Amino acid sequence: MKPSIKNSLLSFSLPLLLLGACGGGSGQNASGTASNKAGSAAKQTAAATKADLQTPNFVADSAYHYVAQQVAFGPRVPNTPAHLACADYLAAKLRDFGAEVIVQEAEVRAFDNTRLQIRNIVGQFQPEKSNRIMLYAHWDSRPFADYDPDPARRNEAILGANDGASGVGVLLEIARQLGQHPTHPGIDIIFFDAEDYGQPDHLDLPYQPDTWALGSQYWGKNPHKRDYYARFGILLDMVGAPNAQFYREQYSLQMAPRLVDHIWGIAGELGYGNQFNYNKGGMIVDDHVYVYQHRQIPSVNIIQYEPTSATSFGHYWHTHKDTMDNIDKGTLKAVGQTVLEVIYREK
Ligand code: AHN
Ligand code: ZN
Repeated sequence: MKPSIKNSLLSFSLPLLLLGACGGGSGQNASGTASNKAGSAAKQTAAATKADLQTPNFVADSAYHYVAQQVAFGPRVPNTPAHLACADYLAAKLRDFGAEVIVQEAEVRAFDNTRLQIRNIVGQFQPEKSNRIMLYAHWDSRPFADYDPDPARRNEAILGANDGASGVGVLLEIARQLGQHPTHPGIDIIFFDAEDYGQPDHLDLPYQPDTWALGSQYWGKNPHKRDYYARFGILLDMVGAPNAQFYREQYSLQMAPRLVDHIWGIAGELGYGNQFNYNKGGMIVDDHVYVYQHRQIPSVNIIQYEPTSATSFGHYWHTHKDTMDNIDKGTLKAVGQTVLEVIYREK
């Protein structure tokens, strides 16, 4: 009935619940009251002298354009020319916006043993700073349409306007802002590859763990910089559909409960309480799980959840309906402005 959730529960066995008690370090603004009280007076003064920054305006038209540009390449499936062309486009955009870019190339094995040539694309803003936050999304699109109503088209790759391109489009607009208005922490924008090459649901294959999020699994074991660490991460996945709702995803609640509440609180303050639903969502195996598993970076997944739909995502999910018709500027704006507000408040 809800295959993705079922798979998630089966495929994840880390003792995240134990770590929930530690709270998972989130931002100072999100979690810093205790450490401020305990910290030295000098430290408090230093923190207090850091000026509040004005949060820039997230331009939804611009994000929408970046989504459309990705979709125009066609499906971005590893080992295809469109995939390579889109990788070059994304790296060039990040460089244009002033990031120092590292493109990580690797070969990984898919569920069916296909060798995939993948690229994780990292845009570093203020790379000299050790105080860092990472924002990430997957940039590949799914090679299958498991839930397409037409069985004959289920082995065709999807366009992934929402599932893939939307998160990247929002992050490109954030990158554009970061190039013009620096934040206090350094920011890394990471586009992970091969998130959506997981074992298909329409073929009755025996269960295998860890077939999703191949790019972030590789990066987690081989980060772009030795011993890379960020105080926290935010993952954007399917952040552009009309009327999308973002529930509090349960792995995020386990690894970074205060950060979840901080983000949902800011969304409410900004007037996006209708999109950021405070109810608990699914337990979704996605890039954030591996970022935490391998690098211990507590992360929050902002992901569309629709408990009444058959898959618990949207009706378009993993179908050929995931086109630009499935992208809404209001949804991009709600997510983009919320994430901007979070990072510009960080000290
Ligand atoms: C699973 O279906 C196991 N996870 C959902 C992650 C995903 C797929 N996000 C986008 N497409
Ligand atoms: Zn997907």
